[in-house]
Amino acid sequence: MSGARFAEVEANANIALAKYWGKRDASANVPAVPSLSITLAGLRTRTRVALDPALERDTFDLGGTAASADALARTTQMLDRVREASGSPMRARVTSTNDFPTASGLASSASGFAALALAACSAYGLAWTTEQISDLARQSSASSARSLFGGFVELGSELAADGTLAAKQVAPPKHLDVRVLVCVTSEEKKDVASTSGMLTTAKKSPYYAAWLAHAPNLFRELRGALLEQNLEKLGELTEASALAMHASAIAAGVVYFTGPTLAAMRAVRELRAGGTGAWATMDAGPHVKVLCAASNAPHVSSVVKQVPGVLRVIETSPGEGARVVSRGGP
Ligand code: 2P0
Repeated sequence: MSGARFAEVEANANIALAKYWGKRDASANVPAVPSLSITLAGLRTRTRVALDPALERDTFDLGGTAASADALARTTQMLDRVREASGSPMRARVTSTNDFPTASGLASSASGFAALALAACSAYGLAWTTEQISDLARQSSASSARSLFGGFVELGSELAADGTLAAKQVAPPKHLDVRVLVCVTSEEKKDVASTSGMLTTAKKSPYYAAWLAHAPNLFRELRGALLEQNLEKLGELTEASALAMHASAIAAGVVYFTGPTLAAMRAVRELRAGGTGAWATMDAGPHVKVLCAASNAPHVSSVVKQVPGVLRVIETSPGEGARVVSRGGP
């Protein structure tokens, strides 16, 4: 291992256009379906990992307060993998801040674990490729594997022959001049964490098999529309993927939508009926993310801001992958 003892990194969140929902293998955290996302400038996690020989166990401070026992356990699990690969037993002090509400379905685990994976590899002196770091992140949170890369990013649903699964970039940020308007409908922590929502869907939903059969087709078509730079088709498939995912979850009693979610979805449909291209996507939380052309963003934003229950709108655009901001010795 080289001499680095601390590293500070930034990682952007990502929003899936073709959703990941369900696990092929829960213990290895392998998704049941392929997914495709946009890494977004505007929703950022900044994480510092500092090795400390005086520590007996890792510490994790999230947004200025000690993280929950569960979050600390997931952090230590990733750090243990890095310690094993680097040969250093040293414990670490992890501090992290999000510039958006944590654990509310705004993809904080995506940017959080991407940032942690890169910061840990850098602090422990591992000269890993971005693919290797993406595979490390994926084992903790599959969506985070995508945030290592910028622009439009895919994650498959099969381990490679060597037992790894990393995300890869499909197209750079400038490939399509789009915006994603994040309509924040709650600043609260979400009710059902995505991992447990997925497991309940797999166990109880009569439509889970239909989702598994349909999602790979949506992914393939959506990937094709992206490569063709066909925003209309990309938008339609994005909304279709979110609706199919939520339909399968709702049938198992896993409901992330609230009144404001439905009201914002309706406003987006009305925009389309009025001739403005805008498409909604929702994740494991009540917020609505609206995809539109950059040129339409001011109009779309002014409309969704008027929806009762939409607290604020964060305008995001395709952004860069995770990057090291600083690193150094003791
Ligand atoms: C996605 N989501 O593709 C989907 C759509 C939420 C809805 O990936 O269990 O926190 O840790 O691998 O990465 C959120 O799931 O789940 C997610 P785990 P993760 O973005």
